[in-house]
Amino acid sequence: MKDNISRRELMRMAAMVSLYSAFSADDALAGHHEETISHGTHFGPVNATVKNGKLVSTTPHPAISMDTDMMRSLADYVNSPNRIKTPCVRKSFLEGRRQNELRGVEDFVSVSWQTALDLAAEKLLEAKQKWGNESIFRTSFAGWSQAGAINRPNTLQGRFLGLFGGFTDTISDYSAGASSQLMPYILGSAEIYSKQTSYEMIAANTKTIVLWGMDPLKSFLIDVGVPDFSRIKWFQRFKRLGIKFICIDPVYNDTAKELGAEWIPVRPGTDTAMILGMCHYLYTTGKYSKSFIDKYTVGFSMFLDYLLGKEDGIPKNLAWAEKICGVSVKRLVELTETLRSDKTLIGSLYGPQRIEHGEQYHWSLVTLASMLGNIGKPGSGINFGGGLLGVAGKLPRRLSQGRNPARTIIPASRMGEMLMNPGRTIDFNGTKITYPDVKLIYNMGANSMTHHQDINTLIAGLRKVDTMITHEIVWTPWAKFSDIVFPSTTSFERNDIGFSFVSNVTYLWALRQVVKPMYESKDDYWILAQIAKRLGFEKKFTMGKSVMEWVKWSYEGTGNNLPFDKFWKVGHIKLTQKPEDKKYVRFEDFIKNPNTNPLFTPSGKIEIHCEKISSYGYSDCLGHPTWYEPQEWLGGKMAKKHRFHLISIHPKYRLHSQMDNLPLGKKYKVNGREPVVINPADAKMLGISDGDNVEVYNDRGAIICGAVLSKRVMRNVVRVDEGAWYAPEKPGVPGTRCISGNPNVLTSDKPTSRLAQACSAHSCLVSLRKLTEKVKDNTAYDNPVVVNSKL
Ligand SMILES: Nc1nc2c(c(=O)[nH]1)N[C@H]1C(S)=C(S)[C@@H](COP(=O)(O)OP(=O)(O)OC[C@H]3O[C@@H](n4cnc5c(=O)[nH]c(N)nc54)[C@H](O)[C@@H]3O)O[C@H]1N2
Ligand SMILES: Nc1nc2c(c(=O)[nH]1)N[C@H]1C(S)=C(S)[C@@H](COP(=O)(O)OP(=O)(O)OC[C@H]3O[C@@H](n4cnc5c(=O)[nH]c(N)nc54)[C@H](O)[C@@H]3O)O[C@H]1N2
Ligand SMILES: [Mo]
Repeated sequence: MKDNISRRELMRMAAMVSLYSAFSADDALAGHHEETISHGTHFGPVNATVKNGKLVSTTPHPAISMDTDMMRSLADYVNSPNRIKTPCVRKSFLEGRRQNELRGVEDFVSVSWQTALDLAAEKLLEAKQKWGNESIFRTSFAGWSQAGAINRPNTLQGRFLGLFGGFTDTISDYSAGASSQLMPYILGSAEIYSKQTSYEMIAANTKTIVLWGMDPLKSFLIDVGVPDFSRIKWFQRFKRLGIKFICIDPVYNDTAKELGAEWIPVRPGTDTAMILGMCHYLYTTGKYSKSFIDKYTVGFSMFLDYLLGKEDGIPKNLAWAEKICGVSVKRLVELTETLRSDKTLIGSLYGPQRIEHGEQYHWSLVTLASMLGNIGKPGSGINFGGGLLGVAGKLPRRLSQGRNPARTIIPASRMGEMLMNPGRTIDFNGTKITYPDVKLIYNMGANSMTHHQDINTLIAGLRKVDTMITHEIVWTPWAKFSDIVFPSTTSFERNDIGFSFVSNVTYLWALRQVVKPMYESKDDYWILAQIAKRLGFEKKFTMGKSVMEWVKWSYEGTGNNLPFDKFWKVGHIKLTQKPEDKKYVRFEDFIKNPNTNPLFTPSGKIEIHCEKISSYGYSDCLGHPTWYEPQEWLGGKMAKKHRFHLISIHPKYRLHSQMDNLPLGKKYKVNGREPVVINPADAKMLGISDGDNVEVYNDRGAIICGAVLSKRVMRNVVRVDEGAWYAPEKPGVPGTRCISGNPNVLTSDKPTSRLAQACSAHSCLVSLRKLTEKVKDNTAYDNPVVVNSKL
C-alpha cells in the first residue's frame, strides 16, 4: 500500500483538490446558476442538476441508456424531510439514566457535534475497559449503504473499531448465506463472486433459460457498485433473439412477466424435493450422464442410496416430489426433458436458499446439473448469481479495513439470537462459536430494524444492550431506536470513486460532490476520525489523508493512463472488455481436463457426497443433498394453524429499506402501507378485496398491509416485500403490530442449519384477516420529536 506520500505530492494534491471542488459544487452552491454534475449510485450513474445550491433532479447518465424510477428519485432521497439534521442523543441516555425500554418512544435532544462525539468516545472507552472489545458489535455485515470505494461505511467502521482494539464482527450475509458456506465444498467456490459464462456465449448457444428463483430484471436494477445495466439489456436481448424462458417460482415475477416466461409455480421451500424427484427420474430411466458422473464427481453411489430409498425406505421419485412441491409428475417429466438439452441453461439467484435447510437447494441443483452432464458447456449448465462477467482492467483500490484484534465473529443473521443468548455456543461450518455479551452496538450503513428476522425478538435483545450508536442519513426505525445518532452525508454531498464491475463493459465513475452537506451532516470518515482523535488514534485511522486524497489513491490503483485530474473532469471512463471474457464458459477448463484444472473442493471434483461435511456429524446437514421437512411449510402440521406461506422477497422500487420513505412509494403502497399480494381465490375465501387493510399474523407478531389481489402469486402464498420501515402501533409495547407492513416482524430467525447458520426468512407461515375497524395511519415516516439543547 502506497500510504506515505511526499510533502511535495501532498501540496500538489491540496492544490488539485481545491480545483476539483471548485469544478464540482462550489459555483452551484453559491446559488448563482444552474449546473449539471455527474454522479454515481447503487441505482445507476446520473446527471444531477443543481439550482441555487439545491439538488433539483437526477436524470440517467447519457453513457447508459437506461431510465429507472429509482434513478429519478435521487433528488427526493437527498432532500428527504426525514434527513437527520443535527447530532442527537436520546433524552434519558443523555441524562445518564439509559432506560432502554424507552428506545423508539421518547424524544431526542439535539446536541453539538462536540457533545455527541465526546459522548460516543466515552461510551466506547467504557465498553472496552469494563467488558473488553468483543462487547462492541458492528451490525453492518456487507452492508448496502452506498457505492463508493472510499466512503463505504462498513469498511470505515471496521477500520475504526479494529484500531480501537477490535470488535465482534460478522461473517457471511443474509443474501447467499446458505449457499456461500456450502458451495466451496461442492463446486470449489461460493459462485456468487465467480466469473460466469459470458452473455455472448449464452446468446449464441442457449435456446431456453430457466429462471429458478431468479428475477434479474428487478434484481439487476441495482448493483453493489454503480450499475451499467448491461445485464438487464442482455436479458431483454435474449427475448428478442427468441430464447424461451421458464420461471420456477411461487411468484410469477417481473422478469417472467416482461419476458413472457412459462410459469411452473412451486410451493415455497420445496425445490429440493422437486429436484430430487427429477434426479430419481433421470437415474431410473437411464437418462442421466453416467460418463459425467464417473469422470467429474465423487460420492454419487452414496447419494444414490438415499435417492432410491435404501436408507429410509422412501424412494425420492416423481410421485413423492409432486406431493411435496405441488408440481405434477407430468410437468416434472417435461421439465427434465427440456433440461436434458445442452441448449438449456439453469439460472438461479438466492431466494430459494433463504429457507430452513437452504443449503440443500444449491447442493441438489448441482447434483441434477451433474446428472444432466451439461456443466461446462457454452449454452447450458448452471449459472448462479447472474454472474460477474469479467473485470476489464484493474479495479480502484478500496480502503483497507485492517485487522480485527478481537477476532470474535458471528454469522451475520445470528444477531438477535446472539443478543438474547450471551455465552451460548453454536456450531458453524465445522467450528464452534460462543456468543459474546454485547454492550455496545455500532451501526453504519445497515438498517437492521428492517433487514433482520423476527423483529420482536431483536427488540427484546436490544433492550439488553447498554449503548446504540448510529450514523444515518435519515430517521430510519433503527436510528429512532438508537441512543447516539450522527447525521451522515449522502454520497451526493462528498467525493468518491465507484465502478460498474458486475457487467460486460466496466466503467470507472467519478462520484463527484454535487451539493454541500445538508443541515449539519458530516461524512462518516470525518465523524470516525473525530472520535478516533478523542481516543488517540486519529493519525492511524486517516494516515494523514483527506477523503479526496484517498480518492486519488484509489484511482491510481487502476493503473489507468488518463491522469486523475482529467478523469475527475470527464467524470467516467469506459474500459474495453477483454476479448477472452466474451468467450468465457464457466467450468470449461475443468471439463476439458479435470486433473490439470481441478476444482478447489477437497477431492478436486464436484462433491455429490462430501466427506468433509459428513465428518462434522450435523444431523441437519448430512454428507449428501437431502430433503428435510421444514417446520414451516404448506405441507406441514403448522399449516393447519397458519394456512398461508409468506415470502418476503426483494422490492422493485427500493433497495431494501432505502427509498421506502420517498414519494416513489405512491406507486405501490396501499393506504400508505406495504402491499400484501394475495391470490384472488384466496382473497375471496377470506372476504378480502383490493385495497383493504389486512392483518397478517403468526405466533411471532402481526403487521398491517394493504391488499393487492393478483394471480401472480400461487394459491396459499402471500407476498410482502422486505424493506418497509418498521412502525410500532404502540411504541414501546412488546409485540405490538407493525402498521407499516414490515414482514420481518413475522419471519423466523431460525438458522438454515449448523453448517451455514444462515437466514431462513422465506420459511414462514402466516394467517390473514381483513380489518374492518379503523387503523392508525402509518407512522413509519414521522420523525421523532427532537428538542433543542444548549449542550
Ligand atoms: N430492485 C432491487 N434489486 C435488488 C435488491 C433490492 O432490494 N431491490 N436487493 C439486492 C440484494 S441484497 C440481493 S441479495 C440480490 C438477490 O436477491 P434474491 O434473493 O435473488 O431476490 P428475490 O427477488 O428476493 O428472490 C429471487 C426470486 O426467488 C423467488 N423465491 C423465493 N422463495 C422461493 C422458493 O422457495 N423457491 C423458488 N423456486 N423461488 C423462490 C422469489 O419469488 C423471487 O422471484 O438482489 C439485489 N437486487
Ligand atoms: N425477510 C427478508 N429479510 C431480508 C431479506 C429478504 O429477502 N427477506 N434480504 C436480506 C438481504 S439479501 C440483505 S442484503 C439485507 C439488506 O439489509 P441492509 O443492508 O441493512 O439494507 P438497506 O435498507 O439497504 O440499509 C442500508 C442503510 O444504510 C444507510 N446508508 C446509505 N448510505 C449511507 C452512508 O453513506 N452512510 C451511512 N452512515 N449510512 C448510509 C441507508 O440510509 C440505510 O438505512 O436484508 C436482508 N433481509
Ligand atoms: Mo443481499
